[in-house]
Amino acid sequence: MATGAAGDSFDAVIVGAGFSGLYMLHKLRGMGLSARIYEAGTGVGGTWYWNRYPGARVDIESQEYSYSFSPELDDEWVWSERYATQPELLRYLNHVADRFDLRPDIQLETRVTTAHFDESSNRWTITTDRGECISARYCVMATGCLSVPNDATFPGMETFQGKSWHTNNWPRDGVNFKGQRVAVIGTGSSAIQSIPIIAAEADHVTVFQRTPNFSVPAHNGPVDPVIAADWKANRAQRRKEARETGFGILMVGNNETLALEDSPEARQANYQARWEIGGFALLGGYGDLVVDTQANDTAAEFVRGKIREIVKDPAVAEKLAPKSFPIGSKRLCVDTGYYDTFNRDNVTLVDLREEALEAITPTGVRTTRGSHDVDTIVYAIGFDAMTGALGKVDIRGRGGETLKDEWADGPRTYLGLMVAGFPNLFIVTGPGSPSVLCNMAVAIEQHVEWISDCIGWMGERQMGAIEATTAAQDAWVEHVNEVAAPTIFPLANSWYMGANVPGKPQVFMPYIGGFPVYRDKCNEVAANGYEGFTVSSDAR
Ligand code: N01
Repeated sequence: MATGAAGDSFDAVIVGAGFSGLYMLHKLRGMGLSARIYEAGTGVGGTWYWNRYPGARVDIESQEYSYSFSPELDDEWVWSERYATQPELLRYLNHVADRFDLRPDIQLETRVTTAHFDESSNRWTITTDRGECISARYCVMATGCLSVPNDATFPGMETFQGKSWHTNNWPRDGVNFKGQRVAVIGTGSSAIQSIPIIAAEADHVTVFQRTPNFSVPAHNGPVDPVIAADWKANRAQRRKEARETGFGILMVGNNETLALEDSPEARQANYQARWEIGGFALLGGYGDLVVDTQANDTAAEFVRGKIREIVKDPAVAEKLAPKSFPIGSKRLCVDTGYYDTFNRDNVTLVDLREEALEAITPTGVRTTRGSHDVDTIVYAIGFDAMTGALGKVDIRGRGGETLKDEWADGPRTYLGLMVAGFPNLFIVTGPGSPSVLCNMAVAIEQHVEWISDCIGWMGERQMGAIEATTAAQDAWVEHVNEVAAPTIFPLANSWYMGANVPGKPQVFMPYIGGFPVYRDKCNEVAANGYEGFTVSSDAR
């Protein structure tokens, strides 16, 4: 592992050693530039380093949720499960770090605390929690979309005498739930993946649900040998096909037919076939599910029907069946045995819409209807998504303006890549880009390649600074909002909207126009000499 010295100077500093940061480092070094990653964790892996809760695994098939930039890497890595587990993903990212000899330029256990732009030199001054001060021409925030825990608090949290854990900051040695009475607060993807496993081990699990979520079966298992062989033979083609889909995911299997044009029987058969495939295939069922609430309700009702079929107690099934938002407007969860877990004798569902959570007490959780005594509390309450990690660093651009102030009413970017007033600062999968609405591996590679091309272009011309214009940024933000407005996405209190974090401005953050449209726009901007950006020569 690298260790920095005060006064280090690089072409680029990269913040974060997850999927984005590792590839960014590889690309920049390949261009002959000096670059260093600063990473808070004790190892590489980002999301897959921190999220070690029981059952953590990816919700996109493994062969698609991986880097495509190196055919050799693709050929030598063999995924064992259809949806890779967190340990396997972490092994993969460690393998990438070793294979491309990235570690000498990665400094672990170091949190970047400030990044200030110096207009006189067109460089960023970056400081860390180790007291280092580093200078870099470019600063690349590869800090992830879901990396900062939602720090919502509950009255009395600090008085609890048992153990408590956040799913997104799980102990490295795991947690032994044997003999424990466990409370799980939250019913998002993290909870839905972990609850079946915790319930199989603990004495009793009480699930505190504020909003029920739609979940579909993963049907996980070993990678299908037919799919593995097909990908081995046609990998480049399959990757290309995936990049031509709206979500950058081939397995969704988009059907452009409109839901209401099919008969109810044909719709049921279509949804059933997709339920049997599992994962996000259900959302590809019809072309209008994300734009027509009536069409959407046919898919939502199908899943509610499944919940009623699986869960034996009709009252519990009704509590688990989401009715307050369209399916897909919150990230669809992909589970293994989630609904069936509520048929176990040792699992209780508490509906926080019927009995509000009043406080955490020394012995458990108190709601308006009574107390639930537990030994352990698992907080599965999600993330300060998309902007959280950027807000944790004191980022100051031109004139000392802070990014926090610039974004006080919600994030504003040009293409989700750069921010007006913050020259030479790049964000990988920032708000305003497809990011979390896309296969993250696809979105990350496209961003890293666009950023490195841009840096290369600047270098060839010996330019000192590139910066989004306010006009281009305003037009892009307007476009992002225009595209989102007629869809189902603004209809949910989701983390896409910032609605899960108390006090966060509610703005739909990702770009829903589809990956191919977005990529073409980015390519066009570059081909037109970085249209919408101002480029200046070095001020020194
Ligand atoms: O977080 P979430 P997550 N009182 O925000 C509840 C990715 N991911 O960590 O819906 C009571 O979805 C909150 O309730 P509500 C994936 O993109 C992927 O589970 O706000 N409850 C909700 O039920 C995912 O979407 C995988 O009413 C409170 C839950 O906590 C994203 O990460 C696995 C509360 C939070 O759910 C986030 O998932 C895991 C409060 N004060 C994560 N505050 C894969 O499968 C919040 N809640 C790859």
